[in-house]
Amino acid sequence: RPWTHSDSVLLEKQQQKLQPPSMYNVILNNDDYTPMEFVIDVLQKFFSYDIERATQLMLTVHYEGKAVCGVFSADVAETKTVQVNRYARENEHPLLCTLERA
Ligand code: NFA
Repeated sequence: RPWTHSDSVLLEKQQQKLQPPSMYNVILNNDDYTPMEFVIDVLQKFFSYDIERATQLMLTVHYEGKAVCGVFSADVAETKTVQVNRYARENEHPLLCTLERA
């Protein structure tokens, strides 16, 4: 059978399905008010860092202004961002978690 336009549309769809999901950096941003201990707590609670790595990463955010806390698929990255910002607001801290395409 001759090759048709409809065949190439189907082939394109198949190839799209095989693409890996786009990944997102989840970023913690520095501020002047959130306690260091709270940021360490967040990194342990939502990103599973041990206390030593959580402390190092918190200090990177503190001194550099921001840092990537993890790289996740879109849905996981979005969920973590919402959960961290909700947890910070519940505890009345201005800590801000943001997303960017990796
Ligand atoms: N800069 C904050 C302070 O000095 C600590 C902090 C670190 C806040 C990382 C937000 C992110 N208390």
